[in-house]
Amino acid sequence: MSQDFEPKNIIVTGGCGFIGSNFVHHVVREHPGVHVTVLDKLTYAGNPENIAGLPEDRVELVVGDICDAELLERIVPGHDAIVHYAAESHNDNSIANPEPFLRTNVEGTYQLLEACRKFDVRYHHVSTDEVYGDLALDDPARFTEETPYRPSSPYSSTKASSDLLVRAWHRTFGVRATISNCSNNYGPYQHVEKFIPRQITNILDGQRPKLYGDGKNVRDWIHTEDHSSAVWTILTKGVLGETYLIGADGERDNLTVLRDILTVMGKDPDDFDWVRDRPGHDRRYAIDSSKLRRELGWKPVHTDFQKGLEQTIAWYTEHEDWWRPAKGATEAKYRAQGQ
Ligand code: NAD
Ligand code: TDX
Repeated sequence: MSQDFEPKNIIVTGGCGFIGSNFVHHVVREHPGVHVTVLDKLTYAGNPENIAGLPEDRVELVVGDICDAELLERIVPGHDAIVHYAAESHNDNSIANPEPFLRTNVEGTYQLLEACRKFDVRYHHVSTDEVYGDLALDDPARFTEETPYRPSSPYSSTKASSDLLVRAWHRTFGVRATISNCSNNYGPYQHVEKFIPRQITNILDGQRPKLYGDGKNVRDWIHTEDHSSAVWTILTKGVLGETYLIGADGERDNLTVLRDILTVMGKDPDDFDWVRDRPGHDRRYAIDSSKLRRELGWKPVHTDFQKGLEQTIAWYTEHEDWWRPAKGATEAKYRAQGQ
């Protein structure tokens, strides 16, 4: 049965990261009666600047670890819901060192579920389409909620593990939970380690963009603002125990996206380097989001990818002070990996 849930006081884990901070901005702008407690460890990927300037009576930052059960005992009571974004989120990092992915993505989810069970708090779990593995380039199929789990990387296998914990805690303990699996996000505040910001900031920095493998890998791009509206819809209208796939029909191969970036930025579309491929590199992701659209009435608004890409390029061009501090170390790590 569909829930009409009206949260007033929510915890957003990972609210200083890319997608979590965009969700916090979305909630502050679109849902004036809601107070947000951001719980964030401020790892290399978390930046308090991402939520700076939001009204103090609407947003509070608690710096801490989702694995810290005592901290959760202190802060979870009094909240109506936890929206769980915090994660180690980068595939290449998970290949270099899987350990933090096990801890944050699996143990962290376990601790949050235990806190929700203890204090009877609604839980929404933000996950990824990567739990379904990949599709062949010539396969007409897309992922649905029924696609079997087949993760490829240490990152996606820990996200898949955390999804399974959520399903079990809902069924066995009655935790009021929903899960969403979204495709690749783009937009402002994305860390420079990720594909689109890395290429934009390389060009701004006078370096050549770097393309893995043969560049034919396909990702299904969605603007992060559409991801936020989808998560809010599922939190407030979703059926407990259900999984919803979030996507905006944005399939594009990496070579095409890179050439678009180069062209918008006034460069020759072939002015980039081919670099070593990612081990186990998933070929294609594609989301069928018709369940979410049909059952909960959600639809994406930012469907003009070219326009969204141009706005994203403009954002990075205007916010060098935001990305510059992370750029040197990120590229040094890639250079050491031959990427
Ligand atoms: P991100 O790496 O930009 O941000 C992660 C945030 O979590 C950071 O602020 C970091 O400080 C925080 N964090 C990490 N470990 C923590 C811990 N132990 N305790 C508390 N905070 C911690 O990630 P993102 O790209 O914004 O992804 C957010 C979520 O969305 C993740 O769960 C990811 O799996 C999921 N997702 C991402 C995408 C994408 O395209 N980026 C797509 C689908 C789903
Ligand atoms: O420099 C690069 N060159 C390149 O060709 C980088 C950083 C990436 N790539 C390729 C690899 C992928 O095919 O671009 C594609 C996108 O790479 P990422 O930005 O690393 O994203 P991906 O691995 O697809 O995963 C992302 O989407 C799903 C997020 O990082 C995950 O958190 C999310 O779950």
